[in-house]
Amino acid sequence: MRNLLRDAAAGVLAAGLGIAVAELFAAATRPDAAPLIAVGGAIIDATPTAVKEFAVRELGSYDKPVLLASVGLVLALFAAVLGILGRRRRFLVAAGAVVLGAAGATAALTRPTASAFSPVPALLAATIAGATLWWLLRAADPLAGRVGGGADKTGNRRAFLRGAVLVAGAAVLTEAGAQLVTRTVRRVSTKLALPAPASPAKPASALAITPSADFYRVDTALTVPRIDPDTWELRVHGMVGTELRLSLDDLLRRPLIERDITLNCVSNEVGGPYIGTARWLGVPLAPLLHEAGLRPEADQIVARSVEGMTIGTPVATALDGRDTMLAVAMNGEPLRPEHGFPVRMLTPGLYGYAGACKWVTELELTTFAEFDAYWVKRGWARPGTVRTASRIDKPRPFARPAAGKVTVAGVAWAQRRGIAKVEVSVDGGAWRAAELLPVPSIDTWVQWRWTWNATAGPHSLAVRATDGTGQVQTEARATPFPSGATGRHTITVTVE
Ligand SMILES: Nc1nc2c(c(=O)[nH]1)N[C@H]1C(S)=C(S)[C@@H](COP(=O)(O)O)O[C@H]1N2
Ligand SMILES: [Mo]
Repeated sequence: MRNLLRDAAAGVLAAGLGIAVAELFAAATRPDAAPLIAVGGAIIDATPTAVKEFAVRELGSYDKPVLLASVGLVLALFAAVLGILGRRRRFLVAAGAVVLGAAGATAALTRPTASAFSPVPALLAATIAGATLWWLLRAADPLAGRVGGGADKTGNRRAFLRGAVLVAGAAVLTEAGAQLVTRTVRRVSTKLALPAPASPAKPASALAITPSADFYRVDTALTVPRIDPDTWELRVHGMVGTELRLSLDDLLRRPLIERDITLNCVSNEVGGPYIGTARWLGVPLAPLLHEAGLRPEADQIVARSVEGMTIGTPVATALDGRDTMLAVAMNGEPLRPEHGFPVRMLTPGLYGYAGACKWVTELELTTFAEFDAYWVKRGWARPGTVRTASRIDKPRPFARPAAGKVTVAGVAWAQRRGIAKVEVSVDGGAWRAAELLPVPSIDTWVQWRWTWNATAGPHSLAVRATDGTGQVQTEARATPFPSGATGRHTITVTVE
């Protein structure tokens, strides 16, 4: 039993050192080629939509750490078994290392941003882990106890312990080095001199702006891309007369628009948190497309990002007069790295997966018949038009307000159509119109409030919105997949 634990520990330590070395190497060269990140990314891309839905719903922003920890755990188990089996059959150590190296290298090569270099960190990890395990098992071997000096059992235990401490120490130091390199060498400046907008946002209304620090984040990126704004370039190509290549300076020299726009995720459940409103500054897309001489056959803009995401947006939504833009700032500061620094797309009226590519570097003009973007390949609807919806934020579900006047409040949204009416119903009774606070445009959410004369006891509160075209938000429940959740947000409270 003690030997089994020792051999398992040898496997885990060896794998840990291999991974740490690969991480240091990747941090100094290409962070997305680190084996755990590459395998995690490959898993995200291969995960069935239903599972991804579940992960986003149940784990929220913990989905990525949980995924990486799971990959690490599977690797540790594999390495432990390899340590146990490899003690008697040393060739299994080499075989296991080859399998792990091949798996990591394949995952890295199948990433959309792969280069010939991508397999290197995984192969390095496998080689080092294999050699280390071999060495540790040999140190523990009573017949070959040369490392510790004595051939007796105690001597070998001591030799093994010494080796194990050495490997663990090296792994910890290397991993610390990798973290240090990530935090220092790879840090790029997100400072930008933001020009004043040629077309400023309407003066501040009562609109609730979401602070950038609280703005929801949804993406498939396991490491937030760090882009050097000085070398960033946008290519506009495909079905155009002249291909454009623009630096960040080129973009910032163009007339900028500043707009308050609500962005939300198709994966948001009824009443869910994946929605926010920010003041965006950016370059309107339409003039750029005309300058490139877009051809009339082109009906889709495929935005590509540095980490290989593709987001397909109808050309029509860039040309129909709405404020579709390449955003460079959010709430008065350059985009934060997690929200797409230095440049992201923004299309009012479309869910994020259909119009809001972060870390964008390429706009390809093509057709919907020609190409399916990332989420469309996975069954999500085109074109990704935002559904009319409303949410109760106050009181909180299961709150216990005092009887008397209780303020019921929340937000409602139907970007591009606007909100005409919001109504509240208590215990399934008559719908009562809520007060709507003023908004600058039809592209933002609307705050609403209603004063309730609450009587003691348990009550349910439901909300429904009517959009600017007169359509009442549907009561029918639908899951976020494939085209956005529907149904009424209903909460229960107990008035005391
Ligand atoms: N490059 C890239 N852009 C992306 C995504 C992504 O995974 N990668 N996710 C999209 C989705 S699904 C949404 S809802 C929005 C979220 O933007 P935010 O994280 O800034 O709120 O970004 C969109 N843009
Ligand atoms: Mo999304």
